[in-house]
Amino acid sequence: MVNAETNAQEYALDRDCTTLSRHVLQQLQNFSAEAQDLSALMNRIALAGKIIARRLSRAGLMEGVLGFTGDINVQGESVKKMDVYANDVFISVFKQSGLVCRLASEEMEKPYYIPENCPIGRYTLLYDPIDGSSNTDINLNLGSIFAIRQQEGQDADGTASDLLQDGRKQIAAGYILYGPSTMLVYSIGKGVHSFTLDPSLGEFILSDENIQIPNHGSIYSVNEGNFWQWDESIREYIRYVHRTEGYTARYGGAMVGDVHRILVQGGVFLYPGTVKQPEGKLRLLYESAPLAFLIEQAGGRSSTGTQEILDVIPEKLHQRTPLIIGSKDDVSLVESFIHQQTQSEKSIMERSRVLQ
Ligand code: P6P
Repeated sequence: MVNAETNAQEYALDRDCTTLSRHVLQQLQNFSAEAQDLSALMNRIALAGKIIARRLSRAGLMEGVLGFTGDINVQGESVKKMDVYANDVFISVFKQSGLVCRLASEEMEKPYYIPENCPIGRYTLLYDPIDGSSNTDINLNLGSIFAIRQQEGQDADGTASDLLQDGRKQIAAGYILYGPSTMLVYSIGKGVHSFTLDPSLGEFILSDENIQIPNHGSIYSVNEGNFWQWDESIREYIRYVHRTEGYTARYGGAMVGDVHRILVQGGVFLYPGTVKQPEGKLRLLYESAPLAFLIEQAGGRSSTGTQEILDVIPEKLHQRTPLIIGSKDDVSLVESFIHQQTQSEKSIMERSRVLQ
C-alpha cells in the first residue's frame, strides 16, 4: 500500500514538475545552447499566454479591455482592444530576452525589431496574438497562434525577406487556447504535446504527449454562410456531407478552438477562397502554416486544396491562403471534389475545343 501511495505521490510530483521548458529539453535530449534557447523561447511564449489568459479572465470586470479601438489593421479588419493588448504582450515578453530579434504579427504591417536582441537573437516569432477576436466580447474561446523561425542573413534592409520561405522552415509552432482551461499545444518537430495552465502554480503542466489526430472524424468545420461565395467543388463537398450519414457540423468562429477539436476528435476544418477573397481569408505565415506544422506532426494533413500548406512559398508577409486542415482522409476527400471539378472543367474545355 505504501509503495502504491508513494508511487502515486512521485507521479503527481513529477507531473507537476514537467513544465514546458523542461519538456522541450527532454524532447531535444540535450542541453546545448540551441536547446536552451528553444526552451527559453517556449517559456516566454507560455508567459505571454498566462498574461493574456489573466486579462481575458477579468475582461468583463475591467474598463478598456473589450470592444474596438476604432482602428483598422493591415488586414483591413476592425481592431479589438484585446488584439492590441495581446500583440504588445508578445513584444514585451521577448524584450531583454536576447532571443528574438524580430516579431511578425497579424496586427503589424511590418516586423517589429527588438534592437538589443538583434546582435545575438537569431530567432523570429510569427504570431496571431488573438485569433478569433469576434469571440472576445461574448466570452467564448479565443487563441493565440505562434511559429518560430531562424533568422537567415542580416536583414539589413528591414524587410525580413528571409521569412518568405515555406512552412518547413518553422522550427517550432503551436497555439494557446483560452477556453474553460488555458492550454498550450506545441511541436518542435518531435510530436505534438499539450500543456494545461495550473493557475495555482502559474505553470503550464504537461497534460498530453504525442497527440495523434484520427485518420477520419465526423466533424466538418466551416462557415456555411459563405456557401453562395464558394467554388462549385466546395459546394459539392458540402452537399455530400449534408446527404451522407455520419457527419456533424461544428464551427466556433475562432480557428484555434475549431482546429483543437479536430486535433482531438478528428475531422476537417476548411476556410476556402470566396468570391470576395479568392485567395482565402486566413493568413499563411502566422495562422495556416503554424497549424499545418502541428497537424502534420500529429499525423494529419493541411492543404490549399491543390498544394500542401507547408510547401507554399509566400510572396508577401501577410499573404492569405485557402485552408483545408485536419484528418488525412477528410482533407483528401475535400481535395477529391476539387480535383474532380478541375477534371470536368478540363474535359468541357477539351470538348468545346474539338467542336470548334
Ligand atoms: P468568419 C477569426 O477572425 C478568424 O481568423 C479565424 O479564427 C476564424 O476561423 C475565421 O476568421 C472566422 O471567419 O468569416 O467565419 O467569421
